[in-house]
Amino acid sequence: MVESEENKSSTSTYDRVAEVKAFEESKVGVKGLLESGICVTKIPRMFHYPNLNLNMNSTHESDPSSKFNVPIIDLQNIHTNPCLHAEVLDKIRSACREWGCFQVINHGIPDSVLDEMISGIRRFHEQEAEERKPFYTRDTSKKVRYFSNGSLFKNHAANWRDTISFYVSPDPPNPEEIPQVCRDIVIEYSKKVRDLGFTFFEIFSEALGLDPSYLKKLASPNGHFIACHYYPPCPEPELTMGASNHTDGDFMTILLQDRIGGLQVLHQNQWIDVPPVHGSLIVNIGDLLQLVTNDMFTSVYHRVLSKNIGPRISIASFFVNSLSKGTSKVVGPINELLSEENPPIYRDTTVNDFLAHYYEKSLDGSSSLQPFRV
Ligand SMILES: O=C(O)CCC(=O)C(=O)O
Repeated sequence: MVESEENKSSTSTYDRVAEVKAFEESKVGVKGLLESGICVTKIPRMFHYPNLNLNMNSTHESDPSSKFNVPIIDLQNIHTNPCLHAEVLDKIRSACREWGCFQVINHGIPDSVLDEMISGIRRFHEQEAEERKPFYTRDTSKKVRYFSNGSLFKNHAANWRDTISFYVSPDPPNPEEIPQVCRDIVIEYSKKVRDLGFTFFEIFSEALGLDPSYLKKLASPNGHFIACHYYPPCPEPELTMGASNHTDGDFMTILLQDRIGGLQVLHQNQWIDVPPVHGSLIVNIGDLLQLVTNDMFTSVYHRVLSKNIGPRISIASFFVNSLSKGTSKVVGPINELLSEENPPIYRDTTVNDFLAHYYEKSLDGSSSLQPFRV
């Protein structure tokens, strides 16, 4: 296609590096852009995804006529009713293999805790800019970090979202390091979601025919990290994304989303909406679980569309903490799952090396597991 003269001149004068630098130096993220009043109707160029419009039908929208629904798993009574237990294991096994994700209800974390976690994170992002700024950093040795776009300097287009994250295990921050507006609920939620994560590691182990403690022992020394996202309403949602297409690099992610929607997962080459269900959580299989299960469970590609309504708030609890000392642990396909018919697809690596590759590659939609295939 021949580029118009107007486009050519705006391309040649556009200084992306300067725009990104000024954005970063503001230390108040996307929310700060809206507060400053400079993007009431238009978003800055650094957020523009090239070709997003061109592929609107095939990659941006979910197909409303799709016959697929993300599986919903109900954990009610599974510990007291053996038939139900076996039935739920079957459902989880097939969801983890065919979808790489499911929604879970009756998981034991009260709605009041989920709702207050969302409110607490909203309070953090909606307090005065001067209150947020001291937390803004890219120093990954900090256990509490406020930032916008983890790969801001690498990605070609920035996502329309801000994040505050907490390294909560194995070595949590001192309570005073957590912003006061969300301190109590972050501490409470992180304990509850960690316990739920351990329950899932037990259920997954059983579903794979392993000793129930197997995956917990493998994964839990690697810690737990929580990223709390704030997706402000976007004046030009058709030009950008809330989160670009990616898989998670951890063993498992437990995700809490509010009622706005926008999360999609890739299933059989179609983008499927993950509809908000109050009180539910979403469980995503991460790349490391795909690797150790030798593809018996598969990680799921997912993304978040930006919207002109909001804000949308989500809380992603990652079962791996890239700061943890435990990450020098060697991982590879679990011996008990291998056989002559099912030889190892991946080579052994350390969690550290895998994560180094994952973060180096950034969220570009390509497979993080490819270089680890034998
Ligand atoms: O906000 C969401 O729903 C998804 C977040 C996510 O994909 C992530 O943190 O990796």
